[in-house]
Amino acid sequence: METKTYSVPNINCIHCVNRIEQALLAIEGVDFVEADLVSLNVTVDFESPADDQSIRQTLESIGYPATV
Ligand SMILES: [Cu+2]
Repeated sequence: METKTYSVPNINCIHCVNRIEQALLAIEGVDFVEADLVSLNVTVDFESPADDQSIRQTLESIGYPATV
């Protein structure tokens, strides 16, 4: 299990938080997602077959690209 935190500046309301959490939890291997409306950070616990690339691609595909 790996944990990564992504900086996602496009988060601006609870709707964004829910959208991000649902999209990332739909990736096989993602076990926990927490998107924070204040820090604009998204923390993800994941294991194979999920990886950093699939998480970043999913964030980008729903309009919330990670800058870090
Ligand atoms: Cu929003």
